[in-house]
Amino acid sequence: MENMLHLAPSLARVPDCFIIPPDQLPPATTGVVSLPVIDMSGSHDEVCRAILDAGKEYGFFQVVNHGVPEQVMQDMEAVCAEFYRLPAADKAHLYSEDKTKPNRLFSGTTYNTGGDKYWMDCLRLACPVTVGDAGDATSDGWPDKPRRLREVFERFVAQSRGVGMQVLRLLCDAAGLRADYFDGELSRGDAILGVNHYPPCPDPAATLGLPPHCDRNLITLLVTGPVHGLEVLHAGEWVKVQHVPGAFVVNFGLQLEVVTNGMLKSVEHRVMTNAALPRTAVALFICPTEDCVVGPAEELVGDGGTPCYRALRFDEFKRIYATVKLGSALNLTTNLKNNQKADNIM
Ligand SMILES: O=C(O)CCC(=O)C(=O)O
Repeated sequence: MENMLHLAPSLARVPDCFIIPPDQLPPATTGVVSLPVIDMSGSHDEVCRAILDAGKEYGFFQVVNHGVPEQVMQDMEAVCAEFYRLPAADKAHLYSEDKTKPNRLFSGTTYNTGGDKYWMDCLRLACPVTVGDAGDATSDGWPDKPRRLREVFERFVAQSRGVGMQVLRLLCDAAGLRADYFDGELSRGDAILGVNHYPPCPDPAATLGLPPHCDRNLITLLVTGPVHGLEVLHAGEWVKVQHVPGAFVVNFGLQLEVVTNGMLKSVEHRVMTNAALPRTAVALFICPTEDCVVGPAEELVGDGGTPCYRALRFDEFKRIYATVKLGSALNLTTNLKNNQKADNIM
């Protein structure tokens, strides 16, 4: 628990274990590149086209008018802030370094980083797809404080998952897959809720909140808050994601890249820290079931076409791609297609 950054006294300098060599920390572009902002209340055809275009071009986009009430977003923001303000004694039982635990509080990332440290604390909770049902046992192990956390989190998860599923159905229409292609085991694993907290950092140019990584799940919805941090790799440059009030940032996970046989890419992103302000971001990772075998959709490989990716069980995929280390193959030069060639599978 003593390594939780948000509970430690503020530091005058960044400890050596957090320092990243400058060549691994290129600054974001100063050019103005904005992620597409898609108005979900537009016509079906317009929204389908916009999602497919944004997905192909950036792998990241923002959605507004998505139907999740402002109150649900505001309650989520407030409860996350309340959680991180709780005294250490109220959170100590949640702290764990055990990456196999579905519900836990920890510092750093869930990836294996070979000992590199990152400037982030995280509350990570497994959310069964039936979350919100009375008597649901799987959300045992969630924090019991603040008192309204469970109710607020469950409502947020159910509603944002709905937005993610809607985006997937629109993508299906746009890409020529049957509309319910993702409705079954491809999206029915426990969703993962990550409440990431990045305390102010004495030297944001020396470290990162999260290293460059691609999400390993199907699709992710993010609420990033007003403090800058998230950057996305586009055309070889790091692009700052502008805050759009009330929006979800949507990005494709590696499973979506596999299913679409590479038509859509899972794109690297990283999180910068901030000297003056703490930053909290909420991520909802929609996931396949652990035993779901994910491979390219036949419809997208086409008659006589070549599948560019092997089919793998989701748990096996996560085991193989558990490491995110600066300078390693799966980040900085993401090329899942090549990594997935039979010879490269360990
Ligand atoms: O904090 C953010 O804005 C992004 C979080 C993220 O990329 C992650 O949790 O994987």
